[in-house]
Amino acid sequence: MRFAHIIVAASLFAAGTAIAGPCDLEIESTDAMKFSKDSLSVPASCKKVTLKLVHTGKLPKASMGHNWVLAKAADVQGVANDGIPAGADKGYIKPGDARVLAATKLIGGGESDTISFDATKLKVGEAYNFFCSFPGHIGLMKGSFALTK
Ligand SMILES: [Cu+2]
Repeated sequence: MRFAHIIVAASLFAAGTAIAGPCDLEIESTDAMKFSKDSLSVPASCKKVTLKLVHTGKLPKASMGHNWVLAKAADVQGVANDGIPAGADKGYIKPGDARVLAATKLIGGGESDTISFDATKLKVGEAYNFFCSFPGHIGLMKGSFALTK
């Protein structure tokens, strides 16, 4: 299992993905409502994780906005449901939602956002998901996130 993770990481790197270090992540999102990766992981030794979300499309935030939201897999649907009534101004995240472990702002085509978050509260073996909380996007824009030993 651990070996498989290493192979995945190595192949992503070989594909030219801009990974500055093991605790620095980058993921793209598109006008086709897709993330460029289905899974992300960082070593458990990371105290702080930096994530850059890039929107490589051209469509505006109002029609094809994307964000990157991290939560426990079990919490994701609830976070998504509660985010919709929060509206675009709040980035489709309920203010103060403690289930949200990290989130970028909502961005449109040509934009990017980089966040850093505390990884010391994340646990090895816990199933996390990242997703886009723009209404209707979670179906296509969701992936797994894990801490690896
Ligand atoms: Cu989206």
